[in-house]
Amino acid sequence: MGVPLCLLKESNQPASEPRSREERRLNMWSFSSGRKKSNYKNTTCRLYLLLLLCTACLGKDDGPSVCYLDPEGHSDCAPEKDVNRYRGPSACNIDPASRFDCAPEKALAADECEARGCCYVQPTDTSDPEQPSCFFPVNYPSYKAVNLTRKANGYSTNLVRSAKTFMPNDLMVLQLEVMFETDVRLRFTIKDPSRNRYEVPIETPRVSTKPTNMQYDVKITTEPFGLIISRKCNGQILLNTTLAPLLFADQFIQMSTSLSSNFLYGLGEHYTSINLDLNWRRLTFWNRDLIPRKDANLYGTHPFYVAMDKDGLAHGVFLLNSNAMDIILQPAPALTWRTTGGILDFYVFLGPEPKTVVKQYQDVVGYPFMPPYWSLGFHLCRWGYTSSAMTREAVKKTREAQIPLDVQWNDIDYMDAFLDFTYDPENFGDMPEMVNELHQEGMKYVLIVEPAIGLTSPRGSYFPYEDGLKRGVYVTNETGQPLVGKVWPGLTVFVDFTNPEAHKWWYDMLKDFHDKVPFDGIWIDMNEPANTHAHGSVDGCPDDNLENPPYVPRVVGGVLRDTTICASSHQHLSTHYNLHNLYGFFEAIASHDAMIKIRGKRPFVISRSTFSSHGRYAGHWTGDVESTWEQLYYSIPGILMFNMYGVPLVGTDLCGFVGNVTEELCVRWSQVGAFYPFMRNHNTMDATPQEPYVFSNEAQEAIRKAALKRYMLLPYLYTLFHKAHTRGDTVARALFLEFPSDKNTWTIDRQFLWGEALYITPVLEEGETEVKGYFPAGVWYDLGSGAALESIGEWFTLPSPLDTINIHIRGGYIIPAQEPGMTTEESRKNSLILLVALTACGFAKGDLYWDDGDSLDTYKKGDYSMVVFMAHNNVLLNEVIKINCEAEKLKLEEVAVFGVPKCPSEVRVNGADTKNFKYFPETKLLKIKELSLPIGKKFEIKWS
Ligand code: MIG
Repeated sequence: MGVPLCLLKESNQPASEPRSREERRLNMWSFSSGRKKSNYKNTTCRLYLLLLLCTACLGKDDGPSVCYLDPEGHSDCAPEKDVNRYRGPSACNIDPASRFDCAPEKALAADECEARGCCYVQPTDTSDPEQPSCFFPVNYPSYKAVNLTRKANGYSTNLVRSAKTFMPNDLMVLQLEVMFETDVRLRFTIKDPSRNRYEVPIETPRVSTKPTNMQYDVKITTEPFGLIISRKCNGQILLNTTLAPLLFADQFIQMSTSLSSNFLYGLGEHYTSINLDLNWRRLTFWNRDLIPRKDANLYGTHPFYVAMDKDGLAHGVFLLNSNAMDIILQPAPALTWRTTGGILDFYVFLGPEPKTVVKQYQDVVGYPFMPPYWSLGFHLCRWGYTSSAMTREAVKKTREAQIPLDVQWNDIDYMDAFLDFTYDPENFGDMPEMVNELHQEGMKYVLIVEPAIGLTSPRGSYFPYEDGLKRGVYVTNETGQPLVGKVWPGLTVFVDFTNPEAHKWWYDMLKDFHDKVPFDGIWIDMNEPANTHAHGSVDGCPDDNLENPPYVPRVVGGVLRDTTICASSHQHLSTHYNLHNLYGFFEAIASHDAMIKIRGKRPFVISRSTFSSHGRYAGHWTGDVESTWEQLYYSIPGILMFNMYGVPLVGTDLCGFVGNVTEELCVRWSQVGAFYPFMRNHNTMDATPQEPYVFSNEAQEAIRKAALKRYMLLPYLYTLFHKAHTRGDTVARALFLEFPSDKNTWTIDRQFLWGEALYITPVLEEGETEVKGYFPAGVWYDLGSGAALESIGEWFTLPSPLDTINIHIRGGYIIPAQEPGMTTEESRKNSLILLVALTACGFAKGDLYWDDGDSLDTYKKGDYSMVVFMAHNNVLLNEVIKINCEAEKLKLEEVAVFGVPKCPSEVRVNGADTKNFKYFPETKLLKIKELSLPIGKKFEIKWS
């Protein structure tokens, strides 16, 4: 299983049955775009494979078509080996790692298992409950592919099953559609040809052009049906569904594939290291309000993975399906998708670099929105600022402590009786004045809103509820009445954001409230949606097949309605059963659109619940994390993976939410948090205060230092967000995305990058004043001292006292920075600094994207500046790609060149000699000051 098909002849496997070409045609169809028909012998294949790995797959040469089959079925490939195993005498003789569970919905005894046509063998290692004792035999009946039809950009075929499975309501006839969307993206769907089933209502690209140089080959095995997708340039199999039968019943759809290596990333939202554990793990997708923990379904759903191939290339797979789902990972290595509705709608991304895969995914789900500049500053929040006086106090003390602060928040405390669009007249009576004052100080204000609307106010006293009722904007139950649950205000109804009228209503309510309290952004919480009523609604839930499907994914609580609303409830677009995982996503869209309309500026929306494509509209925080060292570590893979999902504006509550934080942990967390793309300190109701100013002077100094470092680096961070917005780059970046050919990086998730150039090595353990970090080959400069660290790809131990987080600049890059201010409004007026980190041969490059930081569509409208910087042969110069008036205010004052081998005898700026430079021989750092160079005019700085 999983042996590259075209290499079979020379593999050590027993020779396959000789077959005629006709026979092969019956059993397998293969498609290839191969412009060159290849007669390479298989040995040659393998040699070529090795030679071409670094060139062909990276697009420098499209390489030979290793195994060419034309659509008519003529082939030079070895026959499909996997077909043989269906004929074998011992259908149950399967390696334990490659057994696929035949009792997904409940445990079966041996006789029950055999009664459904499956094999029963007790695993020898019983320590892992995911290891199946009842598994599919190789000849378990599956679908057969019939009636292949060629289409302009792909193929379609029917899949028919003659024997029913153990799941109710099998679909006996299906339609497979294979679509060659681009050279590097293949899509295939499996649906019911006779009846429309639910499909995820997100916008995906409509493709009409024909790809010309497809990087993939597709094979279809006909009986049993299977799909094999391989990388054309090296034959590497990326997806192979022939390992286990396809099951497709009304509420149970299952497909399995082999994996190209043990290195798999994504499939959030879960509490996990960055590379997923393939040792019999189950990942559940059913959005839920829960303190993050292992093996639990959490707030969001992103059924997309990136997989490293064995040779350091990467591919990705996205299953666009929003139903309650389990994904099972097993050590074969293999993966099984098991979903409870909808259709199979798969995208396969060919990379070949992992960061290209991430971009290709975002080509489908959309690039992230461009956040306002101010939102990249420090945010302060807590549950328990129970009055405007307390809120003002927090701002005042933070400012007095000289900690930069851009955005003050309020939690549900501000509300009157916990009702949306109200404020407590007593404790927050001067809320509008408070917000106006923040604005005068150059700050912004964000407040929480809930998707659950209180209904118990006396008639005529709470307009939002009554207006929503009139306009029919709530989720309804089986009787057609608004479903009633319980959240903060007591009994509530739930807004159905899939209803266009609710979209309008949401805007109207926010607009009315904004007329009173001019908030700048909104925080959307509890939108899984969370419901504290124990039974899905005050009336319980009906006893039907949506509430009790034949297969329930391993959701916390055991039933779908646990801590949420009834799966059977009705929404405008479909049942909640289908739409549950999209609840927060649709709220994010409505909130995004409302904020644009209300403020006419860039929207700022942070949501707890998310779904694929969320990043187009909003950011995310990772929920109710505990104030523990373990949670601090897991925040890093969490944030890196959200960046891979196209949600770069993401952060974890600094210092943790649940529980009391210690001073040391809060310092370390603030240091890491200064490098979350979204930086907010937030605390729960009953925990001891954790604002920076409550700690000792030493701790405050350490937090201040980290925060100022962030503010200094904001021009770089902002440029990264621009690149995320315009081309699907990640902002906080996992090391393996940048160094895929260095296998050591494939598991690094205690260190991370900002873009390509900045490397963060935090302390994540209590009592440590040193930190071990891995540095890929190259030169890295300590941002603090300027000292060079030359690595051949190795681990270093770095000093890291409490006031220090290690930050390195990667040799070869130029980072735009700025003198930090106490708000972004202030720092944006300060002079620019360039951090120039030379490679061993004296080269570096970088760029700056700059605009007014808050207007809509500046890039689209061309109202921005783009300046590129280059250093080579002792010269630093800029190239102005585009300039607008915003950048005219910006002057370059200082340059720090890291890695200058010896003290220059002269420095010239635009030809004129300057004495304003200093050389530090111990670190080989050259600082040039008082430059006063407008960033939009060409300059040249030369040292010799
Ligand atoms: O049931 O609004 O995750 O950040 O402080 C708790 C109160 C509701 C959960 C959020 C948290 C917020 C809290 N909310």
